[in-house]
Amino acid sequence: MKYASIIPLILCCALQCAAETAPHTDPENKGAWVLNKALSDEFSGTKVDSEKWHIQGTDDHYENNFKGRAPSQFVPANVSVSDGHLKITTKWQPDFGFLDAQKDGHRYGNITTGAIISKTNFQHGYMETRCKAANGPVSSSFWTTGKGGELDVFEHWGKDTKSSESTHRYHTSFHDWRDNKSPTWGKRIWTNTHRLDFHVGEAFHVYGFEWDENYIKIFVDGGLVRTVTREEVGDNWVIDDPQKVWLDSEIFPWEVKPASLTAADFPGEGLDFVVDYVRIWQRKGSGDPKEIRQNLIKNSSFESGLTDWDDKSNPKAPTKTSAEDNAGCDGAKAAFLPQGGRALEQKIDLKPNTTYILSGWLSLPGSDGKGSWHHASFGVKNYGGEEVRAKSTAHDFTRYSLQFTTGSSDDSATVFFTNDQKGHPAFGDNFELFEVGG
Ligand SMILES: [Ca+2]
Ligand SMILES: [Ca+2]
Repeated sequence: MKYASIIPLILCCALQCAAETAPHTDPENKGAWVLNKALSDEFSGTKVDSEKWHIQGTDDHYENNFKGRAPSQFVPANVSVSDGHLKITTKWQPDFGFLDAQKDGHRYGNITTGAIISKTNFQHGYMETRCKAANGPVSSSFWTTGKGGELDVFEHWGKDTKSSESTHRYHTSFHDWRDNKSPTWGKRIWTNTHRLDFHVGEAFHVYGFEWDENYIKIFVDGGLVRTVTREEVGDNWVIDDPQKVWLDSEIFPWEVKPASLTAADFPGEGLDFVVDYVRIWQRKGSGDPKEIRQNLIKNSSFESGLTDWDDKSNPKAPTKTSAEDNAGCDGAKAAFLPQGGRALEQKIDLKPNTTYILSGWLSLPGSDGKGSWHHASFGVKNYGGEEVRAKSTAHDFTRYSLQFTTGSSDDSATVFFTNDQKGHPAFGDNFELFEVGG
């Protein structure tokens, strides 16, 4: 072999090794992270590493007795490694010999998919994957399970069905598996909902999750989406025990009616959830949840009344938009929009061609917390892209966030909070706008 052909190989290895020595969110490795090699995988071979992963259904063994979310069934042949990627393929295969069984009221049939679960577990650390969700009506998920609790880092959904927001949602949650007599057994008991400014099935992105004993941090493409302390989560904090790592695809009946699916939804050789790598890092001791970032919104918690906000309400309306005492989830005051058609706005100076995350807390005291019949939203417009919103139907104060990228010649944006329903009040509090990586 000539030197000329060796040099690119060495360079390639050096770049690859550098990428593996530090998390995407901490390129200088200030956190003194150490890669857990037993749980990390670049998927660079020609098959799934059976030392690291169990493929669900291998030798008829299903970890946690989970055979797939019916109608889709986990099948080992649907999991492969090639071109440096793990592929979990969901196929329309009506002739497959499905299990003669039901799950949650649906029979297995027509759709095969796959799952892998790590053979070892870990306790506390930083998890990262670079991946592209399956671009169709199926989930692409990165999650963990351990004694008492489940963490869903994300459950991406690759096709708009009931909600046009589904393909842009970065949904992180805890499920309670502590006590099978508890009313919250198996249910989501803590959730973070973030709206991405891209379709999860169209390109690769890097998703990160830091699991500290005292806090969690959620990341996308190196940017911090949210830090949440154990204290804030309270009794709903369920991830204390060692966790195993899962990657899988499922049919979510709350996103799509299983009976409505046809061969046309799974064209060609099927839909691939493509994973470039999974890396798990650990370190000694606990980290610091503190953030030193500047919130770009003025009077963001309404403790100075409506100062710095433009009231867009009809001046002749009998009830007034206000900052109410003893109403806030952060400090004493919250913005109060007594009925639909009211809005507050703030114009903010920003940098062009830069990504920002906007978050806020909304409460709709007239809502049952379930229906969509009463909603309020906050969002951003006039930044060089389409107006985007985070919409809430939550009774109690609930946090939402969204991200957006300013246009190449746009140096400001308008943040708004609006009540979209006649006759019902809405509260908003603690709006924050951060530059990603700033
Ligand atoms: Ca790879
Ligand atoms: Ca407040």
